[in-house]
Amino acid sequence: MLEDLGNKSESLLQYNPVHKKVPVLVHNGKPIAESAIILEYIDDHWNYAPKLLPEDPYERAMVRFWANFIDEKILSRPLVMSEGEEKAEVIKEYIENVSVLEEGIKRDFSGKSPFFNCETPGYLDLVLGSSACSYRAIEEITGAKLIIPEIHPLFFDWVTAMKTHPVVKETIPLHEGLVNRVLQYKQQRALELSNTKA
Ligand SMILES: N[C@@H](CCC(=O)N[C@@H](CS)C(=O)NCC(=O)O)C(=O)O
Repeated sequence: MLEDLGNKSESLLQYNPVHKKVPVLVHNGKPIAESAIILEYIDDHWNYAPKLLPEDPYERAMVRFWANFIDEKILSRPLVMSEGEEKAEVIKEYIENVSVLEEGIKRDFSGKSPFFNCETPGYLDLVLGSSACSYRAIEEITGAKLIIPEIHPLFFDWVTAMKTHPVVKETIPLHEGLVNRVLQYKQQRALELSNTKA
């Protein structure tokens, strides 16, 4: 079910009373919240190959380490919401974090391409894809170049492979729609913030 985040449904509040956020997976009437936990649940519950997480415990740990880094450091929201001097600082930090990730890909995932999982997208591809695939919309809104192919060639090749994957292509909104959606979100959040300050 598609959720209007400006006017949250009763079922969202009932299924995710703690964070009141999407996504929520409802399976056999029982809710599971938080994207990464949903992915692990899918991997644990359904029997398919290849799995989203690798079998090898060290490789699993590396995938989880970088997923955690992405969750904490590769965030679109501060880029969209900040202004002025703060915005310049946020953009600088974002680019530095993408550079750290670039080095991490080189060190921990060399030989794996086009995806972290090799041939098909896995856990880390989905975690990173959910924020990074919209990078061109964020570049347009901030007016900053965030992913620089000359500096981040591995990341750039990965994001290109992800964006052109048939399933991603089918589900990702078109560029203009994405820009409008993010701008709408920015306006709505700014209004909420000014209402709480008033
Ligand atoms: N850590 C959560 C974050 C989810 C999240 O931020 N969802 C946003 C939409 S992308 C949301 O529901 N926002 C509504 C709100 O903040 O009130 C996850 O990975 O599932």
